Amino acid sequence: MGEKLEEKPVLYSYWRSSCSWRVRIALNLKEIPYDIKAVSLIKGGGEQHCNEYREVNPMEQVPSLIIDGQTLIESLSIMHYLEETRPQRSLMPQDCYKRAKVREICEVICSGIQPLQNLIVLIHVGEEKKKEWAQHWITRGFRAVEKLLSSIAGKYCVGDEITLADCCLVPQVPRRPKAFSNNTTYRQGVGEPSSIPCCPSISSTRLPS
Ligand SMILES: N[C@@H](CCC(=O)N[C@@H](CS)C(=O)NCC(=O)O)C(=O)O
Repeated sequence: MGEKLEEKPVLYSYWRSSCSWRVRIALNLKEIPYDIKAVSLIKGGGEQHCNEYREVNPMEQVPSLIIDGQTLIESLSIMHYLEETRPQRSLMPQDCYKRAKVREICEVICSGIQPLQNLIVLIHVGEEKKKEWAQHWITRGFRAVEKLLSSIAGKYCVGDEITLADCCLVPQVPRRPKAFSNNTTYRQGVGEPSSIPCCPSISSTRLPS
């Protein structure tokens, strides 16, 4: 891995992006040094839509990661690549059942919550309806997450080891409806950035305004 690590990975990221935050957590946990290229999702209608960035990420979203001379998109796929190529501090359990549970929680968050409250979707839904729309889908998703966590969480989402499920849950928690802030699992700190060592803060890549 030595020669691969010589070139520092570059993460295209926006400070408020929960998907970028997932990858930043995984990179930090695995102690992989990286540089950030900020892509403002707001400035000038969104830098993610400019021609130059579309070449990097045809979905016009962050994150994207340049690593090992390749460009990777999609946060889950990126994190699995990191897991497979940099196995230090594994973020997947050995046990097959627990692995399935990690994937389940990741999927619920990454497919069942985040895309439905993503900027481009809310713009499409329209100013008038967007708040109600987002609340509806976030509530539905968190109800499922809560149920899953109640049977498998320990110190972290799945048992007592940090996994990719935590990398996905922590960035989603700030968007959690109030009704979900007081259950036992969350009260024990699961999903809180402070529960994860070296967890970057949401604002740690904030651009000077
Ligand atoms: N499935 C993608 C989703 C990426 C995504 O939705 N990124 C958001 C920020 S969290 C984004 O770039 N939104 C820009 C837009 O909607 O225009 C992933 O997991 O990487």
